[in-house]
Amino acid sequence: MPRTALRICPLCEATCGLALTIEGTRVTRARGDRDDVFSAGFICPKGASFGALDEDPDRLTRPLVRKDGRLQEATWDEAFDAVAAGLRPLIEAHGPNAVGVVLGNPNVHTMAGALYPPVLLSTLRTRNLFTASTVDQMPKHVSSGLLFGDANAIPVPDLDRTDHLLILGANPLESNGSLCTAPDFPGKLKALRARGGTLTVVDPRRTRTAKLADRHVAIRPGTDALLLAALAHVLFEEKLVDVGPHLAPHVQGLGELAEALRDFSPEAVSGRCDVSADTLRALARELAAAPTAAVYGRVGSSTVAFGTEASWLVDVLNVLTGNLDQPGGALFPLSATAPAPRPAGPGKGFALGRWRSRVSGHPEAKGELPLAALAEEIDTPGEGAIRAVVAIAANPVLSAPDGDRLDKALDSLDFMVSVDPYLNETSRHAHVVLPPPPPSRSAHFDFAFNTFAVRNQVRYTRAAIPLADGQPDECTLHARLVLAVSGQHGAPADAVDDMVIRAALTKAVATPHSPCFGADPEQLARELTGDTGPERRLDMMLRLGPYDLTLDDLLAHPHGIDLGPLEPRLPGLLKTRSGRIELLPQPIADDLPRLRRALDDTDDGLVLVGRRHLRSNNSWMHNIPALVGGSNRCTLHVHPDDAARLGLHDGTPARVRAAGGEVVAPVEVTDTVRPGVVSLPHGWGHDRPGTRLGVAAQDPGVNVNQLLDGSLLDPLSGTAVLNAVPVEIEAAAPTPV
Ligand SMILES: Nc1nc2c(c(=O)[nH]1)N[C@H]1C(S)=C(S)[C@@H](COP(=O)(O)OP(=O)(O)OC[C@H]3O[C@@H](n4cnc5c(=O)[nH]c(N)nc54)[C@H](O)[C@@H]3O)O[C@H]1N2
Ligand SMILES: Nc1nc2c(c(=O)[nH]1)N[C@H]1C(S)=C(S)[C@@H](COP(=O)(O)OP(=O)(O)OC[C@H]3O[C@@H](n4cnc5c(=O)[nH]c(N)nc54)[C@H](O)[C@@H]3O)O[C@H]1N2
Ligand code: SF4
Ligand SMILES: [Mo]
Repeated sequence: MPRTALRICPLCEATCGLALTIEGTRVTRARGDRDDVFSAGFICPKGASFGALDEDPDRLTRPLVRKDGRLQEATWDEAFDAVAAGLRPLIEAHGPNAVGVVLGNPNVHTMAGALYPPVLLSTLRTRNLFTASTVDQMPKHVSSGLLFGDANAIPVPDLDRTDHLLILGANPLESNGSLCTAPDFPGKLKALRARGGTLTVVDPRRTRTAKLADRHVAIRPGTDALLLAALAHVLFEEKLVDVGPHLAPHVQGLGELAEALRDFSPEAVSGRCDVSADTLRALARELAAAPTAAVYGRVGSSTVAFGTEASWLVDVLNVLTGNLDQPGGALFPLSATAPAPRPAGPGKGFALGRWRSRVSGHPEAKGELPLAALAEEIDTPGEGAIRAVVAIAANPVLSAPDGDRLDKALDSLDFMVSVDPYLNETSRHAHVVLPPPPPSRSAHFDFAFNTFAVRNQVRYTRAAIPLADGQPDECTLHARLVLAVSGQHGAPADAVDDMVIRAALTKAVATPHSPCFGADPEQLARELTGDTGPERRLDMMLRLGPYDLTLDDLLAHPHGIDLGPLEPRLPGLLKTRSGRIELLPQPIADDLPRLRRALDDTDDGLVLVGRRHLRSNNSWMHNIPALVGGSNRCTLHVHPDDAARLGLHDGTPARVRAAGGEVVAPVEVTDTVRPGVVSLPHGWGHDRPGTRLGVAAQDPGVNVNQLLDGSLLDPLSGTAVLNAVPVEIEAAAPTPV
């Protein structure tokens, strides 16, 4: 008899509740869970393909260990033995920095990825941490760190209540939203317009999101910081700044900011942005006039040379218009597992560059070094070189700049372990591959995305299908990895959770604003419920959190618990040294001359931007037949004017050249890109040998990141420049068949 099980979808940031139909040990259907308190039945084609993704025959079901140069199936004990034997001697001989840790995007989509990498890192104590953040949202962490004193305090647009939304460099109709967790983002944008609100989209491409907007501004790529600076300039110049009584006592630096933005008039930036000064003034006036408004910038305004400035200016505008921390504006969510809010007052502030990368001297940000520098940290010999890599849910060979160099670098390592369900472009270099079970067999809680959700809510789903014999869940797998690298190989996995619980409770009982201040930590530990270590940790975090919830409450509400709309959180949330919002932080002020120089830039050669497709997700969903094909292809979008000028035709191959190399991709002539801009999606290039991706290999596409040499970074955040990349293009001879 088929049965139904609930499962929060882990495939993008929208976190929709799914109702899975299960027959035996197979997911035969996935629908939206209509009773889900947050997603109310919404689902997209990826969620609907949950079953196909879950039972992809190319998923690894057993660990692989390299023997005689070849990856071969092994037992779990053999695999963890090999990890301990591979890593421990290297750490003992060369110190902790000999191990590089690489964390990829799916870590924010699994419980294991939230709960164990912090333990792994505190055990290893390596400074060589690289994550997908530095090819993504690190600029936002840095700007939040500097403005609010907390790199993880990221305001999200109040989609359900705002009157005016200005989106830059995001395409939620394909991505379903990012750093703004909102199931049915498209529906929420339509509702915004239906209630008389205004949507403006700034994007060099006329995306599906742009088509929905009242106004589409086809900006020249890479110039969002200039556009935003001009909007702020107009607010000051036209006396439209109104931070409001709720923000006024908590903001410092208004005068200095006005002065710093003096040079960025609409007339001064107009040429560079290729947006008329009239339009820029109109955008600023509309923003100021709207009863409530939110400015929201994502990938296209983040992975650019001025990513931190743009991210900073997004929130500067939210402050200047009085929309920060206000209903209908941009607010800070309060998740159920966040620590109970502290009382207002000065904090420790946010420091950048506490150490630097060995080869190029890149400053750390949030404890991380640029993913773009991983290859050179491995392949540049000398004291402190990385000799081993622990890669968890990461495919940097396709996601990071210069995959060919990284490919060679990974191949030269003394040891590498990948925690990954696929043998792909990156994991094929590992000495040990540890595959987690498919998502139907994992419990799910959104530790990360609840902190970016447009409504406070909490949901937990247990595994829908029991694990296959002998297969550890991903949490156990991570815990065993921690034990293997820390020399406690063989201890029970629960020991890791017990250690974390003991440390967290000991700290909580000594924290005056904690709900358990002064209690006995041993007693508290005994009270925790849950069938597994991670469940007990979740229970603990809920109990220490702001809503007086327990795991039992979550289990009693399988469709989730609604915790209400977002509410103002200032000033308690601020952790700057001043205890206020520091509008013009020194590192940004120091970097503004670089932005000023960009005003004089006259280069208007062809530039490359990325794009996402609804049926894709970064590099790892091209192996599911239902998700590939049709319009989801790795083609080069070229504007008809550019195509005519360059002699390119629809369907014929074009050679794209840039600093890091060249790729040949089929041309798709389309006026959805503005003239002077071409677009290729990322995550393709599945033609490397030694992988096991049968479907993806049939239509491999090309790796757009091969065009990058890894030298172009946003200097404040170490984030790779993935958009607005200068390229040269010519017709290529069709490849002979
Ligand atoms: N040119 C260009 N490059 C980009 C981007 C762009 O816009 N343009 N976007 C960037 C962004 S935003 C990001 S986040 C990065 C992503 O960069 P990565 O995180 O390196 O890439 P993903 O494709 O998300 O790959 C994740 C890996 O996790 C594995 N995986 C999937 N599910 C699980 C699981 O449940 N557990 C474990 N352990 N592993 C799993 C997959 O098999 C895959 O190997 O790419 C970046 N690269
Ligand atoms: N279907 C699908 N969903 C996904 C993913 C996926 O790969 N596929 N990936 C997930 C991940 S890891 C992330 S981080 C999110 C990202 O979510 P989004 O930020 O919404 O990502 P994109 O769809 O890449 O949208 C970026 C937009 O920026 C535009 N752009 C490029 N350069 C510039 C510029 O200089 N200025 C401006 N203003 N715009 C520019 C591009 O044309 C593109 O439309 O999506 C997540 N969801
Ligand atoms: S929108 Fe995202 S979370 Fe929702 S079903 Fe689609 S992939 Fe899953
Ligand atoms: Mo991302």
